[in-house]
Amino acid sequence: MSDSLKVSRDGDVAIVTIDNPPVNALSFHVREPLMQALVALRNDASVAAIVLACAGRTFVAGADITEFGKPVQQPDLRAIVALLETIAKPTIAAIHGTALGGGLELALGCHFRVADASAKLGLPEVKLGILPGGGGTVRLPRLVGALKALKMIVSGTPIGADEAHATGLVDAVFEGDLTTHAVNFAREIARKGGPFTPVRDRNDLLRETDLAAFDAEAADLARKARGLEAPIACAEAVRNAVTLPFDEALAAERALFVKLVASDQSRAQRHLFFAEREAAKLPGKDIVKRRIARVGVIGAGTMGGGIAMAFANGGFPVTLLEASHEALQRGLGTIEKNYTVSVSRGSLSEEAKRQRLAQFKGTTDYADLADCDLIIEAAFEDMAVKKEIFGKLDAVAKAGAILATNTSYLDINDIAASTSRPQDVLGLHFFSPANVMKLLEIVRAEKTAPDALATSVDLARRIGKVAVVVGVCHGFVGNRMLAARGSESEALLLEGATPSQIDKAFTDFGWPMGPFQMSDLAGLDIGWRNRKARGQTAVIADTLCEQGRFGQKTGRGFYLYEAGARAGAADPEVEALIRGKAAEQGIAPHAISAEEIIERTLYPLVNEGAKILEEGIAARASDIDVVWVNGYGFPVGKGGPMFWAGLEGPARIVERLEYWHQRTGRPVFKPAPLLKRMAETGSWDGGAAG
Ligand code: T1G
Repeated sequence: MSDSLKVSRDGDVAIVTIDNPPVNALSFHVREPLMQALVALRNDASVAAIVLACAGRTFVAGADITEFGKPVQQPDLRAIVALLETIAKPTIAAIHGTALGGGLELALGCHFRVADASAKLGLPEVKLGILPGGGGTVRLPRLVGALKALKMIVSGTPIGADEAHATGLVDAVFEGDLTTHAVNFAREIARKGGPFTPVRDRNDLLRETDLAAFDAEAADLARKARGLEAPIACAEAVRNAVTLPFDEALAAERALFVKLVASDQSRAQRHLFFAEREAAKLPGKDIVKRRIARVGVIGAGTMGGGIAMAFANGGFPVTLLEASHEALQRGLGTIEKNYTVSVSRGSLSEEAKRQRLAQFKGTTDYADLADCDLIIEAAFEDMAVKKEIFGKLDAVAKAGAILATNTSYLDINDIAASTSRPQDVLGLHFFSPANVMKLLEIVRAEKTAPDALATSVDLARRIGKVAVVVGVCHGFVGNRMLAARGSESEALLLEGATPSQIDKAFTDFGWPMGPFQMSDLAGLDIGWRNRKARGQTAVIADTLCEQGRFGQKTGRGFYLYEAGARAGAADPEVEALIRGKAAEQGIAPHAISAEEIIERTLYPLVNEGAKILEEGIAARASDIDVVWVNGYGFPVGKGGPMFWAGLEGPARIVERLEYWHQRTGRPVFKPAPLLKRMAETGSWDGGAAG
């Protein structure tokens, strides 16, 4: 047939095998021969059944995302699915690896679906700012019910083969040689004879839909959309499947798809899809990675415990070291408690908890780290403490072991220089809670060896983290830009804005929470300690801390918290404190708009990103976007600060920064040369942006 598709026979069963590495995306050069093959097999009387399978590691993982935004070449996926539904002989999709998006929609065009026991099936289009555009919103509800389809499509989270079987999405689950099982299944079905009902004609389940329950669930999901259009459109499309005739619902799906695929939000989310994959690419070819079998973690506090859990969850045995037996037991106790909470929430089985806890070995003796291939230090943020630890590690760690520090701002070149093996030293900067947050800033020190770096990037993927390699500077990429964004927050308060007003500007922008809510959650004392260590001040935050107001953990910070409450209430005492400090500094309050708040916080954020690119601390603007979306909650619908700058208008950003620089004289507003160039060229690297 073609390089990306072949047809073979097993007696009277035809097997159509798609072969388009790496993930069998439904590119045009797959669709065209697939259409031709299906027409030929439909009309071939010697063929009793057709099996649709894929070569390589996965079934079709979707439409080819790289074709989006370009004119659609026919046949498109809908035409192929429509053709499949005209075939009278049984068609069977044999699913291994993942059947995602257009891949699952293709399978929904078949009469039957069989899956390998480890297969995953889903419609993740919402994560690309779109909705299924190949009939998934209309056919999936017919197999699994409207409510289940709603949850699958609005979350975009795939389900496993067993759940797919239990919900009627697949007809059989097999272990072993899937194609052989599928051929036998097909032959048996053909022997039993039809008629074989296309999914489009299976309406029984839809008729049982409790529309009130459906609408309640859809409303609840809509509340969590935080300004993203795709989740809302997904719910609307699935509801259409229940209330409209098939073809009308299909047409409505198409109209929503065409609108969303052209939206800035979808462009932003597609940018992030590829940006995350680009971030994991290091210069240099085929670097041999070091073997990592056992991991050591020094420090069983909040960060150390979370890091240890991240590796245990990834299947690694972990040696956890603490300075004292009490501290060790406390740390191990917290880890066990965290797993117990996951079991009680149903996100972990009792057996999995037992297996993960069995991965831990606690110690207070550095010698027990001698068999570790990677050792991560997560101790107190003090250079002398770090150097003492790395000195000890240098003595006990085996040759070739990677020695990593979890510091969030200290100079890693300095730490590396305190060992005889700086080539093995780098930063692994996790974000709290480390067993949950996806981002991992991998900090390349001056002497870090390429294989240590490549090994760490690969390791990040194995523990489910999104890795970004950054250079050494104060605060690396994330925290350095956070400082720039935060530098104006206090000024805005002194000039008349309130914490809730500023936080509302951020949540309206799409953030999960604003800077003051975030500080109260993380604990004001952490920033206070860092500022004191660096001889810096923040008049309002420092004063709150001197009053013991550390945020949620003390029941009061920038906000007041009822016992156990996560949402804080505005506190007149804090607003009076702010007005008092402003008066002391002779600052008269003025009305501050949400627009001014965004300008004075996010424009400096972008500007600092530009400086970071100029200095080569980040390799790509898209790396900065990956850091901010995965580590700091930057709204995915805006693609990250550097992508957003393209949407916001770099010329406007430069003009407004110059305005504020003029008015305040503050260096955070002085436009970086690269940002000015971006305003001229429209791109961070001289090429097309966004
Ligand atoms: N189109 C084009 N390229 C794709 C692709 C796709 N759908 N999926 C992956 N790639 C590339 C990816 O960029 C990378 O390239 C390489 O394949 C390996 O991917 C009509 C409209 C399947 C779970 O959203 O979730 O169907 O960096 O590193 O970790 O309704 O890829 O090597 O050059 O991610 O093993 C819906 C997207 C599309 C699934 C495998 N489908 N893919 O993960 O490998 S929209 C999706 C994934 C759609 C229809 C609509 C993952 C994976 P490079 P990888 P992985």
